[in-house]
Amino acid sequence: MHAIDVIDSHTAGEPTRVVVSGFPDLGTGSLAGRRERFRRDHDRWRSALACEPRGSDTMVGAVLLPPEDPAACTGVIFFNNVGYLGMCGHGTIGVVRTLAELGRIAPGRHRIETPVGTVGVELFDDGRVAVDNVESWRHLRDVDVDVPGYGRVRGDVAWGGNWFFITDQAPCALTLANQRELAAYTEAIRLALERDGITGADGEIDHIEVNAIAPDGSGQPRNYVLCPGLAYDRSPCGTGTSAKLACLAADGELAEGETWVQQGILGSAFEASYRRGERGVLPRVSGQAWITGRSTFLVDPADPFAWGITPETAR
Ligand code: PYC
Repeated sequence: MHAIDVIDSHTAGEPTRVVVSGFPDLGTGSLAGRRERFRRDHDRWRSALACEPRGSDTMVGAVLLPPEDPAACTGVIFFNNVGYLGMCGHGTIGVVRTLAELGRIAPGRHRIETPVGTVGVELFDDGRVAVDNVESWRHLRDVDVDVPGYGRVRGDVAWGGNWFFITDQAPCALTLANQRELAAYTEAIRLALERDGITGADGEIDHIEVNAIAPDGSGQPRNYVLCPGLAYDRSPCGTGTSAKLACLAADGELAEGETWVQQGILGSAFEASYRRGERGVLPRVSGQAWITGRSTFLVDPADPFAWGITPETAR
């Protein structure tokens, strides 16, 4: 039996599972290199933690690793039920909250290494966390894609630590009750982008973000974000909010330092702002995470689904 200790939290509704112990040694080197080693040699640990029966399509896992830069408080690799993420905004907020729970950090500023760069974080006394995300920028503006069943959809392609297609064309109100319709729409967009070979600068667009004004009378912007593996982000998506800031800045619709309150599909919100970067913007995204549990998972080699339910383990 393998035993894996984790701490679960949610950030604005989106879960993060931080692995505390019981994980294989991923060696040394860059976080990007260690993520490749994780993918190549230890992928079943990802499915054991993020897939059913222990996880779900919305679970984001986070493995804490020694950083290369001693000034960083930790390194982290994020993963989900289908693969690996570059950065994860809600997940970083969950990691910071978890490190505080473990007594490994105190309120103040810290640095965290990820496979796509080092991010700054600030833990406040009231438990709120700000993430100074990697530089975010718009790659393509006003891309038209013909989406079967929906017609022409126009959007921007932007980087916020993951690749996003961002559109203001919503097929219905952005409410949880319309989740299935929004999932079908965003998945149809993703497939159409794939069909047409439209990608980010260095990788596939695996997040689709629909924006509209929240139907709750607040006048705030709300998004629906489709993540890899067909899950939707319960939070406003930290990397998606960063990509959106990059587009707003490029269009001159949000000034440097101005606050942008971004709701997600549950109506929970992140606050965001940016400073100008060399290529795009340096986003700061703030939110709060809540600890939901501490668990020891057991992996019994005799269990046919010990390493998670996946196309490989199902008959
Ligand atoms: O908050 O960046 C984010 C995120 C990415 C996927 C799920 N959440």
